[in-house]
Amino acid sequence: MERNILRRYLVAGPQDFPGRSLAEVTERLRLLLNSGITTFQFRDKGAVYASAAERLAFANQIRQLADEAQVMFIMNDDVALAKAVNADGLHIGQADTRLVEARQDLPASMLIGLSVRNAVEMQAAQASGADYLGVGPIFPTRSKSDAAPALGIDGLVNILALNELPTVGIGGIALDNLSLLSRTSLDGVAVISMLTRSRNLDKTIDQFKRYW
Ligand code: TZP
Ligand code: MG
Repeated sequence: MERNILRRYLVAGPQDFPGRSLAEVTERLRLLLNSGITTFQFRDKGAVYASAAERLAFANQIRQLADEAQVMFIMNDDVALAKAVNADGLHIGQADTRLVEARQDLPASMLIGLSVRNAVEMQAAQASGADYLGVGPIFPTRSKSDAAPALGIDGLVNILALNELPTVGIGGIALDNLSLLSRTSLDGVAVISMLTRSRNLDKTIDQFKRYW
């Protein structure tokens, strides 16, 4: 895959906009998708939908918005939903649907991203068949309640030495560490709160583009 497309990677779903209706989340995501990001991962920790049909309709709508914004669309975890909305890729965690099974189930063109939390997982990921990796959390995060311990910048650099695959870093990435991370071998950085909680999106994106 083209590594550059991972540069500015937004991860988000309804849970990242607490207190907002689905219609409000759609509008916010429309703005974010058109802000200058290069990849979007729809990470849906759900429970906000009245039915499976409503969830599918919402996912389809966001997929469409990503298309219009010419942003790569990755579905978190859900193989069936990734297929249903014709996502560009699927992102799975170590505990999720096994990669080999997902690969068999998905069209050949669909990318698979895999989360990696430590050196052992990084080593194993090299021959896993994943197209790209997400490594983290790098710094402490408030956006994932069951996140593994933060690697820190030294931990990240050590792990990246074992890696040859396209890779994004994730976890606690904020305006004040973009520059530091730009000096690692990461291909991109994945953020939730830096963008979903930004109070000045134009300014945040300007800074983001400055380093990534
Ligand atoms: N996986 C590892 S850390 C994380 C995920 C989904 C959350 C990242 O959120 P934030 O707000 O960018 O720290
Ligand atoms: Mg998962």
